[in-house]
Amino acid sequence: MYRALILAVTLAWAGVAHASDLSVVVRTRAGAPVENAVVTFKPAAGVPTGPIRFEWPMRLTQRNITFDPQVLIVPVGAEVAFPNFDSVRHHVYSFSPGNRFELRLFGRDETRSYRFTKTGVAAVGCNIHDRMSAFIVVVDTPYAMKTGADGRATLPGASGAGVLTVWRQDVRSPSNTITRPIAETRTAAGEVVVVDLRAAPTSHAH
Ligand SMILES: [Cu+2]
Repeated sequence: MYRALILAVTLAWAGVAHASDLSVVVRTRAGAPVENAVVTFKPAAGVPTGPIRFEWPMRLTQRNITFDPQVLIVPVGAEVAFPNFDSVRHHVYSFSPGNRFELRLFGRDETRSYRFTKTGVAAVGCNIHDRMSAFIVVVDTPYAMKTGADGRATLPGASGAGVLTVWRQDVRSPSNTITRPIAETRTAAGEVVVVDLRAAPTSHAH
């Protein structure tokens, strides 16, 4: 009896990455997983001091008249490269308050860069190609991750109580953001955040 209980607890534990990780699932009211949502966490005790580094490159590539990735998380102060691998020229810009920038026409195998000094979301477009669209999310916490195809994001080391934020460009709420307090105690299944999207999530057409 006691052994069975220990086994059950062990199995439950194995399903949760680590006690100090924060696992979040973002889904629609209908239960569909929401991909490419940006999940961030700010501990009540404050974010750790020191530079914020993410494991992905600070880069928004243009290839096949498409930005890659579609959503890029960067720490405030990061310099982001915009390499162009297309044979046509692009003219990349954002009109988002706090993160306005413009990279005038640049061609194949050229790159430009821009330093993002304000937190917030920069909606990025191309003056030449209307259908090119991407989002750069500038954050001031090391606990930030995009959700995968299963709607899940795991934030390593995000422990303690704090505030969870979920952003996606089509979330129906002020600033397309949902904010929720998180208690010290983590649930084994992780936090579930239900969002209303302006349109049903679709696979990204390229
Ligand atoms: Cu373009």
